[in-house]
Amino acid sequence: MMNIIDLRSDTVTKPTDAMRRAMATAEVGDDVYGEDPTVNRLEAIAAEMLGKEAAVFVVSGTMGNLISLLSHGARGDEVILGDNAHIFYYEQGGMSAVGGLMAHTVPNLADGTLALAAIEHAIRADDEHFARTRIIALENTHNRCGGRVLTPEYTDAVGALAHANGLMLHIDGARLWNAAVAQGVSPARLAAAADSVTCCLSKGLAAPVGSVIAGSAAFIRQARRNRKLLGGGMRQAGVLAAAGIVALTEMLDRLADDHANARTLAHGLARIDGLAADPTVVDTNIVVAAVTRDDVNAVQVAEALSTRGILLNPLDMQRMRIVTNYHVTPADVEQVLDTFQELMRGDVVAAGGGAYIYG
Ligand code: TLP
Repeated sequence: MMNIIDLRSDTVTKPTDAMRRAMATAEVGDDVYGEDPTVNRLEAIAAEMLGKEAAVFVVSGTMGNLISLLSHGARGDEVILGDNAHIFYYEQGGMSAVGGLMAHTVPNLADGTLALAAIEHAIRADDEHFARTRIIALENTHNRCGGRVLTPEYTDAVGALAHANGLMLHIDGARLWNAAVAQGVSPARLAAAADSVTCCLSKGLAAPVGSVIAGSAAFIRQARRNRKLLGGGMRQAGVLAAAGIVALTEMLDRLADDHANARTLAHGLARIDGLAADPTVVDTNIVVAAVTRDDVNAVQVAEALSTRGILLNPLDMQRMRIVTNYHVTPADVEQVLDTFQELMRGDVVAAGGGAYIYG
């Protein structure tokens, strides 16, 4: 059987043996009553790691972001966020559809930041014509910007701007763990300026399900209400939280391996004729590579690779997103580079399988 190397995302990671053992033996209770000891432990660990008073376990990153925004803002309020933010791009406009919140986008710079002046400019004056600005949302690491990290200093500056204007700062920290490991700083430091942060357990950390939201005790009480509103109140969720505890306590440091593999990939891809990649912008586990040949596009390359057992997502007709993860070894990286090399040397015959365009 062909060895499949799945670089579509880090969401494809499967639980480790330690997770499965922890899940099988987890003590559980009814978490809507606050009686699941394993969920309570996961939430305490997450709150501590993120330097916040409290945390709540939710089904997904999407739900964590939605609950956070609903908990900070009211219908008609505005959220300032990047035009490439996951919340804006990939969450079905949930904050508007469900919460009546309005997106006020400002351009994401290539490094995932928003210019402070652009944020400041987007903050509405107190005038009856305008919606009320209520929230600023950042993303760390930044998915569509290629896994770039936001520094603690930048995040602090945005937090200061938010708070000086009476606004809340939310961080979509789906991959905050990667940002912390890459910069050698604690997740708490990266979240210090935030009023809320959502972090995923089921991406690089390989838990099967779940994310956590962290913030003040009062905020998390409101978040728990909104989780229930959205149907996300789980009962004996300790079986899932058990895997999350393993994720947080055993799986963080190894993210450095994913980052090293991503850098090796980027260096190798940069050397292949017909491809462009910039290793200097690979901060974490995401590589964006472009097809530079005129006779073939990224979708065709992705399709041709899939018939050779390599899966990745085109971002558009030129660019591909390549995500290293727990199951991708250094040997796989070599195999991916060899396969790319061989493919780009000749005619690329696409399988016609209709690769999914992710962007
Ligand atoms: N990102 C996914 C999806 O877009 C499919 C991926 O493969 O990268 N914030 C960020 C920055 C994310 O990258 C994601 C997922 C989410 C939030 C949402 O998390 P989930 O998938 O748990 O709802």
